[in-house]
Order: sequence, then structure tokens, then C-alpha cells
Amino acid sequence: MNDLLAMLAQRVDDAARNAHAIAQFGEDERLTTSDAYAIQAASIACRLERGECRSGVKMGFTSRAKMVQMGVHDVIWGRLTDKMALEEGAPVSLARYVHPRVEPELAFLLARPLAPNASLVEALDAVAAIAPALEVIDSRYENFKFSLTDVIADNASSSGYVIGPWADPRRDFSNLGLVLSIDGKPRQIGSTAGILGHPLRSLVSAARLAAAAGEPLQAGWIVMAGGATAAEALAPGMHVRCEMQSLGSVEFSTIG
Ligand code: OOG
Ligand code: MG
Repeated sequence: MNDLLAMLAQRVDDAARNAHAIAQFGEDERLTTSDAYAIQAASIACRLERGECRSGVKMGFTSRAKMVQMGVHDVIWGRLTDKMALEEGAPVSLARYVHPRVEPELAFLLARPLAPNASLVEALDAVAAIAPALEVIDSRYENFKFSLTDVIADNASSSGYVIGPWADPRRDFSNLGLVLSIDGKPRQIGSTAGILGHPLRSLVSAARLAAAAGEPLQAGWIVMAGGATAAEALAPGMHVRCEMQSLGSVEFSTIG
């Protein structure tokens, strides 16, 4: 890895660790997608050196709602660590983020590793459980604005994830209605079908992308399928809840 990429990895890692915004890398650095993933990998390596453990993968821009909100039109992925896991129902302190947002997702828990070329049926077979989930995203770039390569380098804005009750995946979860409410008021309404037409497609893509990076999906890992709706900005003192048809709900409150 060249010095420039190592320096940019340090820059995103510092920004995430200290919750401060940085300028987009954008045009200046002329990064390719593979440069951006190399920066992401190096920034995660810094986290692992500080004692964090890999806990899975998140997918990004798997729904049209998210693509439209952020102006990015390619599916991306990021690396999750155990430090990003937030306890269901517990207060989440926003002090550790720059300008956090929340979005409703579906989470997979893997019973087995997944081969890069897994079919939909094989992918489903490797799933131990599914759950309604909330992702807290936080871009490290000023004003939450970025290009495709910027957001990849910044670990796809990964910051936190909250998992609701795990359920048996042997049910139809292709089109479950969902409501994201803040302080009891519905803010976003959607369906798991918004995620690539079926969230399982997101898992198949995760298997392919993670394996291509030399980090195939592992047993015990979580895969976040991607936001089913646009994200909502978080502020202290909010109660956030996602209710998902037949899977129940997941919630947390925020403090400053
Ligand atoms: C990038 C991450 C996208 C999703 O679920 O689509 C993402 C962002 O919106 O900041 O997490
Ligand atoms: Mg997301």
C-alpha cells in the first residue's frame, strides 16, 4: 500500500475515533474504487490493532431510497467490528459521532461461512437467524456529503448497529412492511422488498464482495442488508423504533 493511501486511512480512522469531520478526499486524490477499499481495509486494521474484533459486514446502497438520498448508485460494503454493536433498548450517546443518522435494516446471523459464489438457496441455508435492525450511520465527511470513493474509504459510514429479536429465517421475509418511528411518530415507511427486491440478494452480494477482498463471510458474523428507506438525523433525547411485520421491533433512545 502506498504512503498516500496509508495517510488517508489514518485520516478517516482519526476522524471516526475523535468524532470530528474532515474534508472529502474527492477530486484531489483521484482515488479508484480499489484504492478506496484499500483505505477502508487499512483503517479497519487500525481498529483491530486497538483490540476491536471483526463482527461482520454491512451492505450499502442496496435500496433505491438510499441511493436517491445520498446520490450514490453503486452497491458498496463495509466492515463491522464488535465495538459498533449497540445494546438493544440501551441509551446511545451521540457524543461519539459527528452527525449520526439512523436507518431501518434487516440483519442476518450466519451459522456457516459463505462461499463467494453462493446461490440464493445456499445463502439462505447458511443463515442461522434474521432480525429487524437499526443502523446508526455517521459520515466522517463535512455535511454528510461524499463521492462513491469517499464513502467506501470511510467504511461506508459504519458507526453502530442495534439488533432486535432474532427469528427463524425459514419464513418469507421478501416483503415485510416496516415503519421507522421517532418519538412515536412514523418518519419512514418501507418494506424489506426495497432491499434489492429481496434482502437475500444483499447477502449473496456480501458473500461475493467480502470473499473477493480475501475476507469470506464467517460463521457467527452479522450481515446488515442495507437501509430499506432513507435515513433520519439523530439528536439527543430521541426514542427510535423500527417495527417490522412479523419480526417485531427494535429500539433505542439517544442521549447527548
Ligand atoms: C452510506 C452507507 C449506506 C445503507 O444502508 O445503504 C448504508 C451512507 O448513507 O452514509 O449504510
Ligand atoms: Mg445502512
